[in-house]
Amino acid sequence: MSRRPAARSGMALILTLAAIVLAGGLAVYLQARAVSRSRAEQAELLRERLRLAAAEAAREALWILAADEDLAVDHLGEDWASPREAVRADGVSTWAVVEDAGRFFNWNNLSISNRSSRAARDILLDLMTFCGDFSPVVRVAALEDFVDADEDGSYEADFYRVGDAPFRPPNRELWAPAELLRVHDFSAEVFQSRPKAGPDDLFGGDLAASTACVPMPLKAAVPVNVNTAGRDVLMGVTGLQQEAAVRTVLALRQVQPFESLAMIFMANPELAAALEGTVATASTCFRVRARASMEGMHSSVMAWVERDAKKGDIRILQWVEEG
Ligand SMILES: [Ca+2]
Ligand SMILES: [Ca+2]
Repeated sequence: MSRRPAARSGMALILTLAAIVLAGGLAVYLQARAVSRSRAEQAELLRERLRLAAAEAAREALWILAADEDLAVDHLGEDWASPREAVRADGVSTWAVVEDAGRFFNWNNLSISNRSSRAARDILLDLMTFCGDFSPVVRVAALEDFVDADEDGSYEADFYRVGDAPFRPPNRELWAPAELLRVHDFSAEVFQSRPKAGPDDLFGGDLAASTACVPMPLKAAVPVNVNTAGRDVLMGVTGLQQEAAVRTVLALRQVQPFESLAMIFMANPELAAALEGTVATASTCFRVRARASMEGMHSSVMAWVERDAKKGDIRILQWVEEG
């Protein structure tokens, strides 16, 4: 309700106009501030929505993994192994993929001394050589000392006590691949993929794509899954002389996944003997990666889980979100 003034002098009118202009300016200023604040709020809301959508996509992928009916065999033809893409009703796009740990060589396998026919050290030496690293001996020895519990070795605490940033190696399993860069003689260069010279290039393996840090304390090495591991990993596991055998494994599993190591034994007894203790036909650790995006923003999540070998229950080992 406005009150009409009884009389208004010219001066009063000018003052009023000035006040209106001022007030108008203030209103525009306040409005502009409110808009920018609500834009920031909207961005914040979208960020939160994407964070939840990525987590939801990861959770859905894990549901499918938990629903796997055959826990004795894990192969790439199973439901959980297919990447999933979706556009939700609210316009958010999601993507998720589950990969089993057995697809990779686990760096942390070097933390335990195993009794299998091929030591983790030897597998890694061959894998690194196969990936074009022709002097991996020092790196592998340094990593072994870095992650093994004991203090006996050339690259233990004393080795890192010198220099500008002395530190103590953890003597435990690594929690993330970034920790590898603290190991003597490791650098980002080690993980750069090299262009393959051709399909028969024996040393054109991709180390970054062939390895993973499974973040859990180990009692035994995480085995490589003969049904899911790629050629590079299988070459490392079998040794560089076994190229023909690796080809056979890859060809056989195309026809039918290996249900037991006995099947490999029938196909190639020598190879089966060499693989004993280092390979499996199923996996118990898995990595899920999920991503949600909308309007140029995205949010992602990476998680490691352990699946109970008998019941299929899933336990989260590590959950890492990125905005
Ligand atoms: Ca399965
Ligand atoms: Ca050690």
